[in-house]
Amino acid sequence: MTKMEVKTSLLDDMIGVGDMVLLEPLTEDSFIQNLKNRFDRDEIYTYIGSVVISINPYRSLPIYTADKVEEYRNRNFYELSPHVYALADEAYRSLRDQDRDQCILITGESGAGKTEASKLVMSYVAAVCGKGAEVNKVKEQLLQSNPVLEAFGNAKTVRNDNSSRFGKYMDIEFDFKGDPLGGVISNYLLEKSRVVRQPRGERNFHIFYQLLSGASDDLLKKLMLERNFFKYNYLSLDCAVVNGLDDAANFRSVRNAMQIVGFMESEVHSVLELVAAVLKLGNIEFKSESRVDGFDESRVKDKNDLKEMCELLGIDQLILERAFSVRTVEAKQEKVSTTLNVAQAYYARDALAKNLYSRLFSWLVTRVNESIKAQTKAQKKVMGVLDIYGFEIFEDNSFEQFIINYCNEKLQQIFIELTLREEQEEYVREGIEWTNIEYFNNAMICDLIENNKNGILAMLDEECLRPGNVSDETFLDKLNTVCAKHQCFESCHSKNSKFLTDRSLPRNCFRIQHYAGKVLYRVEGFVDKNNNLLYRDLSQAMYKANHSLIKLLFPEGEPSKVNLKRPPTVGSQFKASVGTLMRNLQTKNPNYIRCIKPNDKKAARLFTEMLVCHQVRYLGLMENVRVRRAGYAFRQPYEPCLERYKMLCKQTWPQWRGPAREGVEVLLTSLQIPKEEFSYGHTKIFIRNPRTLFTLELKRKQCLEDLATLIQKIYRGWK
Ligand code: AOV
Ligand code: MG
Repeated sequence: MTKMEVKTSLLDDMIGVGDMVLLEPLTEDSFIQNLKNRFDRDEIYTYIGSVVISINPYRSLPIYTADKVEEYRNRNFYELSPHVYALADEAYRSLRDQDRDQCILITGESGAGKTEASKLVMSYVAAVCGKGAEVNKVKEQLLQSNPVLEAFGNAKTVRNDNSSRFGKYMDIEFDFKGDPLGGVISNYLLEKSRVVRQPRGERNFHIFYQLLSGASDDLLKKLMLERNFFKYNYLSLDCAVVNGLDDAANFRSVRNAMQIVGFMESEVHSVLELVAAVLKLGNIEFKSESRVDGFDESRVKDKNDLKEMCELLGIDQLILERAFSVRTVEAKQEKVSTTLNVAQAYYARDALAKNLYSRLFSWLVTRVNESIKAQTKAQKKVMGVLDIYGFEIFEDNSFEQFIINYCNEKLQQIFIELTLREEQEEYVREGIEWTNIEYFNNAMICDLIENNKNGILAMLDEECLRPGNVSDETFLDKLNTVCAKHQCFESCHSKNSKFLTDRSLPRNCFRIQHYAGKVLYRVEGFVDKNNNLLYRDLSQAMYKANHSLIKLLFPEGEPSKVNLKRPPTVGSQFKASVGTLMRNLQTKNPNYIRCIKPNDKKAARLFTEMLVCHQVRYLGLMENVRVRRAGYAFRQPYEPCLERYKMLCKQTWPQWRGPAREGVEVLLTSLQIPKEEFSYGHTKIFIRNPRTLFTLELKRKQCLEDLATLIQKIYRGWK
């Protein structure tokens, strides 16, 4: 590569600046303008040092071809124009050659392109790592796990036609050569309320529509389904068909993917039976009937759907029917039966549907993991890819959004910790002169949510576990007293807060100032969703079913397991798993992809500056550039630095005898690179400008080429 080419890849005026660190002058306006200039020319990737900013183009660009993969393969990060492939390549090589476990952290709001980015990283790594029949099978299975989980865990929302409704973290495991061995997927809390109800303009999970559109007549008959969305209460009707989504074709891809991942035909059928059963369940309706003792009891109205559901799952119809009328509470050796009224019966039905589906989803993840797990106990190198549901603000935000946004808050925290705080701390540690840069730290918002004593999740648990009259309102009352002073919290009772100025809060709501914006949460359903209780009669009915899969999903229904201990709440489980995830991520070398959504219309070629500006602000991208710029773009311990460039100086080549630090000093002085470009830390050399690194790399490359030519000449001479 020549100097000219370096210029085109990162500095060319026509397509703006490839690395924001080089932007002159650096202001928020110039930052946004640079993104826009590049976006307008289909350059959707831009760097801030090693962080990749990715703007969703909302159309397919010809930048993911096999040729592109070849282009980026084994090249240095700054040699070519910015691309998510460069990040993937860097991470993979660092894992393979330097034995450093990696994680790819992809963040951004709903619809910004996280899931697509995660798939691009995976497919790039699959393309460049080892070959061979066995390795190819592993790769194929890892890649095909995506469409399977997306079919069951993604849905159309108003923000995104393929919105992830679960969080996913996948460890891809490699052997010492860098060949893939397998993987492990962890899933985080599926938004299961979607199974029974969808907001306007949104759909249920893809699989329902895929099944009804794509199944053969014969299969539908076996599942006792009709090819008509309108027949099913659980399917939203205003947007059953989505432009650009071919449900029937996707159904075929999903079945194919399931086969590749290793599902047996009988397993696929069992899964589809459960999906069909959920649809049937939604159609069961109830009426009220007066009993002789004067109480009203709920009865199933038209028994046909109930009958078919029971047939599908091998359930004794009478047992299930009774479970919709009567509830047994077991307490201290005693069994007490109470009747259910119609509302309670509907509640029980929906609770069953949600549990059935979300447990099916977890089972799918477990089953995929069985297939893709590495077949060896040998030591592995790991690349983790995190793709969660993005930050969401809807008109109506409930417990699900609260959980999703909490998860995003934690990820932002990790970003701050690792790129802003640690970066600055490293300068201090290395004894390099430094003036601190102010940045917004969201630790206090995380604390508001997760503090063990008085965080919102702890308050919610306390309400859920408290005997007596508990409701969403009593929960809100509690928040109002406990969190009233927190500056990121506001409810209609609180009069505090420096952030929140709008006092017109509706009743039964509280508002949080998240890092990404204010969100108003309605408390209705918080207590119930956190409890996630399923009447015992229902879990027992499921456990007794003559259906291998459904039995597995309701182990607590086994009669001998009268478990009086309450299962942990949804919130506390989520908090624990997010905590584990964060600790895991911190042990790995992080690589960041910060996704930005260019407009709210899912439209191509539209760049709404206001919207982008908001994201640039809350993602802390300006601070990110400032920290990078005030500091040094690159740093490296002395030994590897000397090793890489020692050929460029007579005194250090072929061997430098003495401390590596002095060797590096001799080397840089002999190359006549300006002094202000470097700082010598206690253990590392710090390089201010990426261009200096280019110069070094170019010289090294030239040197290697000269050497190769020389060897060839000598070789020819011999011949
Ligand atoms: P998300 O994962 O960030 O949202 P996705 O990755 O699902 O967002 O992207 C949303 C849609 O944008 C995709 O379905 C594509 O149509 C389009 N898109 C994204 N990235 C690209 C790209 N690089 N090239 C072409 N089209 C793209 V959410 O899961 O909702 O938080 O919960
Ligand atoms: Mg997604």
